[in-house]
Amino acid sequence: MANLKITVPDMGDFKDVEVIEVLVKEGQSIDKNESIITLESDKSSVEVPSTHSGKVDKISIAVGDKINKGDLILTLESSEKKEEEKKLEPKKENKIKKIIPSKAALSKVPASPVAQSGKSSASPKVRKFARELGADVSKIPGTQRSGRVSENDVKEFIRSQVTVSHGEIQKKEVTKHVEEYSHEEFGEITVKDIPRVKKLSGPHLVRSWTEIPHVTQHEEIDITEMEQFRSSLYDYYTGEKIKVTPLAFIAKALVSALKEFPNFNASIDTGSNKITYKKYFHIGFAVDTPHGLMVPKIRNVDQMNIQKIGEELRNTSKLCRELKIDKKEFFGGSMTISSLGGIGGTHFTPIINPPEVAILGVGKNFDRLVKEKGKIVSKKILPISLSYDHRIIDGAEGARFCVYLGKCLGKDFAFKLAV
Ligand code: CAO
Repeated sequence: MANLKITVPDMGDFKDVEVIEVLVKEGQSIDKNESIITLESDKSSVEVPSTHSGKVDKISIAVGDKINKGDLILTLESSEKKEEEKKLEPKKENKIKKIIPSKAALSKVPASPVAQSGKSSASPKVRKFARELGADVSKIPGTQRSGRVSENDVKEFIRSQVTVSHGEIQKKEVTKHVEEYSHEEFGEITVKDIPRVKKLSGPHLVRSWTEIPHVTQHEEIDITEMEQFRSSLYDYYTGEKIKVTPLAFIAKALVSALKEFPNFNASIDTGSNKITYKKYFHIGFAVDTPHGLMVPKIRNVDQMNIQKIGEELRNTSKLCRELKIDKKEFFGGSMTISSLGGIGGTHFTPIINPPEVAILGVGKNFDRLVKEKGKIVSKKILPISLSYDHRIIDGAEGARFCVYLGKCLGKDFAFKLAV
């Protein structure tokens, strides 16, 4: 038996990476390639595997430590050393590199809070819990930071697989659509891989659509005065026109509505039957990128004026399109806006982005002739579609929310929102 030192492998340029989890205990027997710690940089989290099998003798690091290449993680009582020394030592670096994602892989951006690789990350406690219930943790979409799987995710996953009726457990039927004829029998086709961002966001969308009872309320808002005001904005000092889209006004109005209706700025935990009310106003917005849909947040929108929100919208969507956005910006939102106003269309059914409980869909505004004080006048109408989680928000509250938003974007309020 020899005492082997297991150290932090080469992780490219990454320095002072934080240990967020120690996955093994002293005295525990581990296999080669078994994960021993989880590290988290500002871009991603990654599990570090053991390069040898053996019994953990002494752990030299703790959660919260900032570590670098070569730092000692633990010592291992192992019988492998001699063999390693003889045959494998010169190739050791390569072996480690193979199992640690490259810097490029670490900095890739997920579309939504789902696991970044096939292998979900979860604490040993959660892994054990999943094992006891017969669930494979790598198949469970995680809702925590970096796609980590929580105990509640395991419960939700089990619920999505089985139904309990009169005390009897039944597996839920998942009907896989199998084509009777293959596509190429009807003409020329091309087959491509589903893009990475779509692969990541897909399970998250399915889960939201199948597990959250969505109700979508449609409304038409008269934004005539708001639009006149928006097009008249100019910089006081330079005299230049300020370019800001309706979305900045809508974000500001949404914050006002969230203050009035705190149920919309909340998250529910069905496991513990608790509701979390958020006191911050971080608005998510859907960004259409060549890589797929991304939903970053703009933080503290309540503390910004219209011009600043406009700037943030431009900068953040540029970062998304260039894949330079920090992964953290996809988490911790109050509510999301999905605006298709720059493209076209009226009402649609936006899908809630959990753990949020509501999402506001925005269509393209259009002109409508209406009779006002006996005269026919033209009005600018904005179509909106509000989807909300019916478990926490009642229909009446949904309707009131839309009416309130209408007032916020109406003639008496647009100016107040701008400052
Ligand atoms: N009605 C009419 N015109 C609108 C409008 C509306 N509701 N919203 C925006 N416009 C106008 C803007 O004023 C701008 O006009 P100009 O070119 O004359 O200035 C033009 O449409 C383009 O706006 P934009 O889309 O570039 O900017 P935005 O602030 O409205 O939106 C962003 C930014 C990032 C949300 C948008 O670019 C985007 O990606 N939208 C798609 C979101 C999406 O995919 N949603 C679906 C999610 S579910 O799959």
